[in-house]
Amino acid sequence: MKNILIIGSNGQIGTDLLTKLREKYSDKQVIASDIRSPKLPDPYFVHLDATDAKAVRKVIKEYQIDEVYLMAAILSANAEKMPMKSWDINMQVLFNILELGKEGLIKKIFWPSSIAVFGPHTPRVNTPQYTVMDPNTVYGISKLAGERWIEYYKEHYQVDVRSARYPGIISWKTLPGGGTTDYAVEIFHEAIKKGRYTSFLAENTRLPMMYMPDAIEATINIMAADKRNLSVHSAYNIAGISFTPAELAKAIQVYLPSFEIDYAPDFRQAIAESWPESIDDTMAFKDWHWQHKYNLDEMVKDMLEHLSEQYHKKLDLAKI
Ligand code: AKB
Repeated sequence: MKNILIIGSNGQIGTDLLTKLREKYSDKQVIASDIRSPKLPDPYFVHLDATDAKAVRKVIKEYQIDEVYLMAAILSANAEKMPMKSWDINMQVLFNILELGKEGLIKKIFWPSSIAVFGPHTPRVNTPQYTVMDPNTVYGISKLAGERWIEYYKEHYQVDVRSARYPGIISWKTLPGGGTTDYAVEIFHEAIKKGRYTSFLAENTRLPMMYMPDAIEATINIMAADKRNLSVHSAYNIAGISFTPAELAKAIQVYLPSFEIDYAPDFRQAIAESWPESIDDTMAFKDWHWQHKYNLDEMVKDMLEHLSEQYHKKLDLAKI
């Protein structure tokens, strides 16, 4: 029997990860933690500021934690508004956990990296696992530094840290918090509430994305993989679906024909243009059999079904 701690359990990915891990194990084996309180009372929730090394150590010891999923971070768009603070937070939370791993207090760690580790000189189409990496955002720089540090802790202190480079993640339960790919979630909420959306990215900006069930599966599978098969010691490329705002709008119009979109690119456009359009994830496939399941249409239909229920709007999606 093992005990798991999720740090950042109220965030976009943390919310879905918590549900899935509690299905797989039990409620009391999966401790939720966040700096914000949960929406619903949870007897296995602890309030935790992950930048506070003492507080993190206390929770790890008190609940006899074996595995940590470190999901707390300041994302790309928000990080640009407060560079030093974001760098400090993103690096501090990682070091707090790595140090506990080094001491042998934690057996296994998941820490997500991101497509933000790539930059303007990275090949943008089918971006390889190993390539030029020159991120020009605070978030991307912190993720690339984090990748280097996890590899260092593995090599020098035998800490078992696993990581994947998440693309933009699309989900309906919890909103994302301040990323460049957030438009691909906002668009669904606005489509259902108002029937129209103004995209902060230009119509032909193609980015790698993934539907939440695939992202959760990748996360759980990489943690379950046999360590001896993991040849990438930084973070694995993982791919889902790549599309532009215009293509996503078209896919939504299949179900909501009157939906309208226009474009008003802001500072996030430059960030998006420095990132890949699509990702080569053959290493993840080879080492731990990773393969995404959802295509664009399946993702759009599922999102609209769940959100129309959430907003109590009747959409006759099946008829189309
Ligand atoms: C962001 O847009 O900052 C994130 C990411 C790609 O890591 N969704």
